Amino acid sequence: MQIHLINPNTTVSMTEKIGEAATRIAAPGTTIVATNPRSGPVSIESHFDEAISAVGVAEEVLAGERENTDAYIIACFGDPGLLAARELTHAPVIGIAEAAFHMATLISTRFSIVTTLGRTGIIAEHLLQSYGFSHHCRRIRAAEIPVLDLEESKNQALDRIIEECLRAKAEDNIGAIVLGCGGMADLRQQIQKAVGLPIVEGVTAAVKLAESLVSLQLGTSKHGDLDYPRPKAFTGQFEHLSQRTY
Ligand code: 2AL
Repeated sequence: MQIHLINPNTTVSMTEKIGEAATRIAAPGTTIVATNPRSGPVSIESHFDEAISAVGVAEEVLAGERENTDAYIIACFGDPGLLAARELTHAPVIGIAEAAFHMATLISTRFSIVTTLGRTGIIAEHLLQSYGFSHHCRRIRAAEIPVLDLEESKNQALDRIIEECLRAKAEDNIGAIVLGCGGMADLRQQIQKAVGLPIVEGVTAAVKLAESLVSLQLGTSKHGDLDYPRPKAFTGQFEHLSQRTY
């Protein structure tokens, strides 16, 4: 089974780290291919970053379709370009935020999210609403660390995340915590040990969900709105997508 893990930001060290965390949790026989777009933001911390990164995600899926890809994972907590990516393939495509929300509700009735910067909280809030998980989430918290601090000041970042998770445990009346950034993929076990609550992390959750869907031979439905896009003209820098049939 081949899972194409797309880190939507362009920081290669983060892609490698996420790929390693995914490989450690994957079943024997699962190959993780971790990539990131060639162009785009080095980290995704705003609606603008997210909009630009969604194009890169779509391009990575189109590249994956030329390989033997069985499933895709979008490894950014805003799930950028998720529905567009689903239109481009019959393989399952899983966003790490939706994977984490689903798993958290299987082990708890209420969870809080601990993300990076406070300003990205609204992105998680919109996803909770559109996926129908709002009433399961007590609070969206931020460790107030920029995404790239997870690469550059890892120990301080880990301390801040643990601090915020302990506050969530004490104040939020929750059963579990969802980590709100793909760059936290390697920290789950350490945080769970320090906090003493189930810690759900989206990259690892998505790997196990992707493996399940592939085993069950369930892929993205091509019946209705997730069918392949209609061929049409594209102009300018997207001209290469013109009249494309999938
Ligand atoms: C993210 C993420 O998961 N990767 C990234 O670059 N930005 N989102 C976040 N809330 O930190």
